[in-house]
This record gives sequence, structure tokens and C-alpha cells, in this order.
Amino acid sequence: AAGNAPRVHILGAACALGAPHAGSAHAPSALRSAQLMRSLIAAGVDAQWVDTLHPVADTNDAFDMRTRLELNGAFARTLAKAVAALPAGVLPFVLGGDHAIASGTWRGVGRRLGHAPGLIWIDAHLDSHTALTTHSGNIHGMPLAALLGEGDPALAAIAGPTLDPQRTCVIGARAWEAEEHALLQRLGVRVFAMDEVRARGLAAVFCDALDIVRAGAPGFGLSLDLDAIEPSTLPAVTCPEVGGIDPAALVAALRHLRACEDFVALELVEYRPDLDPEGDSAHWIAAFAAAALGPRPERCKSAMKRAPSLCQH
Ligand code: B3U
Ligand code: MN
Ligand code: MN
Repeated sequence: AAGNAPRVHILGAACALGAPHAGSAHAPSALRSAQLMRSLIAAGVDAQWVDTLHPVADTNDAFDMRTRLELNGAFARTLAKAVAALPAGVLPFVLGGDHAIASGTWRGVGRRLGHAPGLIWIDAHLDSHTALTTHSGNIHGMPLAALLGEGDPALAAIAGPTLDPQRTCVIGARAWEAEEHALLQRLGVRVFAMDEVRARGLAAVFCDALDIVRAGAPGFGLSLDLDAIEPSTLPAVTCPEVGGIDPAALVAALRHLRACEDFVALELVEYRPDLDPEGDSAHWIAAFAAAALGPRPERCKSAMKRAPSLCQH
């Protein structure tokens, strides 16, 4: 792989205990056996698949809320520890699984940094419920609240820094309940809802997002819930919502991350291989990962630790 590309360590998180369907638990094995690794290497990504973590149970169907919180929390703690234990200097790429795993991923990333990472959360949903406000009872509707320190300690008190709401933002949201929206408003998390993405274009919104998450402290990551993308082009997700992000526009936006030496981790969640017989959605997943993780542009070889903002204001 190119010497100028970040060293990427892939961790599979084969857990769907937060979702209403178990399909996303099979995403790591399906993607690993599909063309993901070949596509990454062809794109000059320096990637190595280091491990795939499995939860202690296969389905959440039979569990009450307390048990769901404990099982998802236990998996997230294991994942946080695995992320924190990756060698210094590598870029963790966590491949879910449903989005509940994020409550572990970003604590682990914070432990690597020694402080909270900035975080871009790309999602059709806000994932900012707590056990007290959830309508569905699904834990994958809670991880962003948990990372911000809100809700049940099983998810919200995993070892590692709590996110700074001022350095956190959501892109692509179009389906939420009032309680979770109110929580993010109260905390001051910037939400670039899908209406704004459509009105201004993804490129402009993504630049604003980079400014938010790169301010104040070094190190930011990106959590990509695939249901953010328009489901007619990427249908293989657990909770499709019409009117999403154009995947080609997302590839273009993610390529900006290659120039950011303070981009420290990537997470990709909610893929359901059982809904992807032709591999069309897997094709886009490989394109997103390659866009974000490929070799740094030439002009960045001698760049500072924190490259200046890419935005043209
Ligand atoms: N807000 C709803 C819907 C949802 C959240 N995340 C996903 N779906 N994937 C909930 O279940 O809390
Ligand atoms: Mn999500
Ligand atoms: Mn979602």
C-alpha cells in the first residue's frame, strides 16, 4: 500500500443486539468475504482486518429493556477496550453491526486520544433517545445520547471521555421523535437535517461540519449509519427512510478526509447483507471506505498535524 496512506486497522463488530432485526450482525463476515478488502487495496488503502468481535447473545427479541441495556453495554465495553488497545498511530475502522456499537467505539477512540474526539454522525435518525424516552425500545436509537453522557449508565458510563456537544454534529437526519431532538437542542449539538443538506448541498454542509468537529482540540472521527443514504440506491439497511443523501455526493465529501491528518477513526454501521443479494449496497460501502481512507494528497505530505479547514467561505 502507498506509504502516504494512514495505517488502517479494521475491527468487525458483529453485534445487532441494538436493532429490531439481527441481519446487521452478519455484515462483517459478508463484507470481508465480499470485495471490500480487494477494493480498499486497489484504492491504495493500507488496511488490515485485525479481529471481529461477537456478542454473547444472537438476538434481542426475548429481552426486556434492562437486559438489552446490559447486553449492549457489555458489548460496547468490550469494543471500547479493543479500540483503545489498537497500536498507537493506526486509524481504527469499526465495521458494525448496528449503531448501538458506537457507544463503545467512540469511548475507545477518546481513550486513544486522551480527550473527547470531535464526531460527525451521518444518519437518517438522531439516535439520541434514552431508555426513558425511546418509543421503539431499540438500543440503536440511543448511542449518540449515551456518548454525550445522557441516559442509562450501562451505555452512558463506559470508560472513556464523554463527547463535547460543541464538537459533535449530525448530518442527514430526516426521521426523529421530539424527545431526542429536544435533547440535542438542549446540549447544543448542531443538526444538519436532510432539508438543509438538500438546500445547500452536501459539500457545503460537510465543510461546516468539519469546522465544528475540528475546533478546540485535535482529533475527530466519523460515524456513518448507512441509512443516511437514499434507500433506492442503498437499500440494504435495517431502517430505510426515503429522501436520503446521494451516495456519489457522499463519496466526494468523504475524500476530503484524506487531507485531514487529525481524522482519527471511521465507523460504518447498519448494513444488512441479507437484503443485498447482488452486492449493490456493498459496492457503495467499499466506495465510502476507500474515499475516506485512501492515500493523503501530495500537498499534505509536509502538512501540519491539523490541516487548515477545507472550506471556502
Ligand atoms: N428513532 C427511532 C428510529 C431509529 C433510530 N435509529 C434507527 N431507527 N436505526 C428509534 O427506534 O429510536
Ligand atoms: Mn444510527
Ligand atoms: Mn439510522
